[in-house]
Amino acid sequence: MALAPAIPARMALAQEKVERATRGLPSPKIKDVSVIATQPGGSRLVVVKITTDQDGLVGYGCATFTQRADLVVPAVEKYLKPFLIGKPADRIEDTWQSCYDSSYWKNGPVLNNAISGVDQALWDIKGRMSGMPVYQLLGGKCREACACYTSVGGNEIPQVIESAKRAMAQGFQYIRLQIGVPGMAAYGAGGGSATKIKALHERPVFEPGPYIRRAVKMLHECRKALGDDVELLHDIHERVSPREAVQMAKDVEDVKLFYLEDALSPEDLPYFRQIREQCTTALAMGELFNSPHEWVPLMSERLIDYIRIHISQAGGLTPCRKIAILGELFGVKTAWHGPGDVSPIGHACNLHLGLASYNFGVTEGGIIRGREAEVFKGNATFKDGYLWASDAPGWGIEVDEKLAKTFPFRESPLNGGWGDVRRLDGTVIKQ
Ligand code: GCO
Ligand code: MG
Repeated sequence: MALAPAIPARMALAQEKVERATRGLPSPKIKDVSVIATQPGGSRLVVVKITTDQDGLVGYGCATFTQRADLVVPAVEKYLKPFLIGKPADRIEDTWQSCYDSSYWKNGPVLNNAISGVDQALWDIKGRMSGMPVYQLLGGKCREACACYTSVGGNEIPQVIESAKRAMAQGFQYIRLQIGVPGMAAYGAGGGSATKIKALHERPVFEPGPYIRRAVKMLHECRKALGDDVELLHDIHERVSPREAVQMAKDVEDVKLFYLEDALSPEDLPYFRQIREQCTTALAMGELFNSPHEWVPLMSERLIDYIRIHISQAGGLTPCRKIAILGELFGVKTAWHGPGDVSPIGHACNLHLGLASYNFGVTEGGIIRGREAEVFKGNATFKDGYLWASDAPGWGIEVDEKLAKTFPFRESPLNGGWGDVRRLDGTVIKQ
């Protein structure tokens, strides 16, 4: 039975206003394009707001590129805003194509995020104009709700097993398992440890060998301890060499992972063929993708099982709904990237597209809590391992802009950018 969350009173009122305004009137025009840059929780979030010339008709879109958040703001305000003012707010495809082409050079993360903010805001507006949630505009639900995974990690295997058991008790049927090596920097394994590793430098250390051996052991032990009824995932985060990735995918074949993520970096895509030829481990890839040159060959040659694009990095819902359909035709399922550095609007976009795509695989995160949930109201609800979308029009989310302003980006030495991680001898690695 579908849960049908009631449309909140404030949204019903807004909807009535919009309906009155749009009845019999010509297409709404874009009156203003502004940016909400806020950090109510852990991550710097960038959200674009489009205001139309029709009373109360506005929309929001995710433009979050957290490591370079300050650069997305002028990309929207200085370039897209003057390009868009006065244009119709109801021509999403046309607007996307013209924004995409307006910089001549394209397919980079800053410009794609800026376009995504505009694109998702226009989908929100279209939903609000029609009184429908976005998943309805995409054809309607293929499923009642979307299963989501949670990530657990630690430096020791028993710790990972215990955290996974706790997540299972909360209803998660999909769990990503991460492990670190004491004294080394790890992806997704939580805080460091007191162990000090001797290296030829003072930066965080990562060595692929110890990580790989520990991760392979951890995944086998977790499968044994957690049983066969739970789906297990792991993210290599492109930290090992192509040959090591091929080996690791083979070594975990027996664990029957739901998928192994980012075994390779985008620079090493041709090695996916070698992994495919040597084992059946399911492969997920794509959170770093920005360009069709990356996803089209990989998907059409059936070299991966799950496409994991960060929707705003690819330019928004408009390109990603096409990517979802491309995947359906080539047997690739969706697992849109949904970490903490996707705004609640972006998470709503992941969910609505997941609901309406036949080839949905799994969704990441999307449970909005704490101060983020105070700023962004109307988020999905989590129950028994599933995310249930709000049925309110558009994304179903209202932004408390006044409150958002009280959470400006917090000072940090690199402005939200990442530092470097190095091997024992000082060689920098991809992280
Ligand atoms: C994931 C990702 C993220 C990224 C993060 C970078 O699979 O969830 O790898 O956690 O590291 O989004 O900012
Ligand atoms: Mg990842």
